[in-house]
Amino acid sequence: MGDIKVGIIMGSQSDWPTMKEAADILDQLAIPYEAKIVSAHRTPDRLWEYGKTAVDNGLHVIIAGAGGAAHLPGMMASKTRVPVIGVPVQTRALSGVDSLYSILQMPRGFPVATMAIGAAGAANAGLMAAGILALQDMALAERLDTWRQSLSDSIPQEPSDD
Ligand code: RP5
Repeated sequence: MGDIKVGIIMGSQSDWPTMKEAADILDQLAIPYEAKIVSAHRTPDRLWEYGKTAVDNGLHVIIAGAGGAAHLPGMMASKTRVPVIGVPVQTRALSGVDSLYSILQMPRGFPVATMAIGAAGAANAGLMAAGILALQDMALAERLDTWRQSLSDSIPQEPSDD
């Protein structure tokens, strides 16, 4: 697996438009990652294998997104000590509140760092992963600081009608 320290996993192809927001952030910050479909319900053996090998494969952070009965992030956190950042994917039936509660309410001992519902949460998951990796990577820390500064700089002082 080489230099890949971030794994982005998601329960379904249908989660990719959301999870791509995390990938886009990692691309902007030149952080290599892998993206895989790993479903807690449809491919449980794949989930188990991914969790079992995560440390040996050199992963430092796993970003896990799922919708509805979103067990993927929690199950992954139960299988590996690699920190798991959970992204609740927005659903049609319950607007992602189902995903949020499924990911957030972990029992003591097996934490998932839960982000906001949907695209903003996925982007923030990428930034959270970057912040964790930047603790031990000064070049990345500088790229992240620059990214944050340019976001701040892009915010106008006053509102406009356009
Ligand atoms: C979950 O079920 C996935 O994470 C996805 O958000 C949701 C719906 O999946 P599809 O029916 O679109 O494949 O497992």
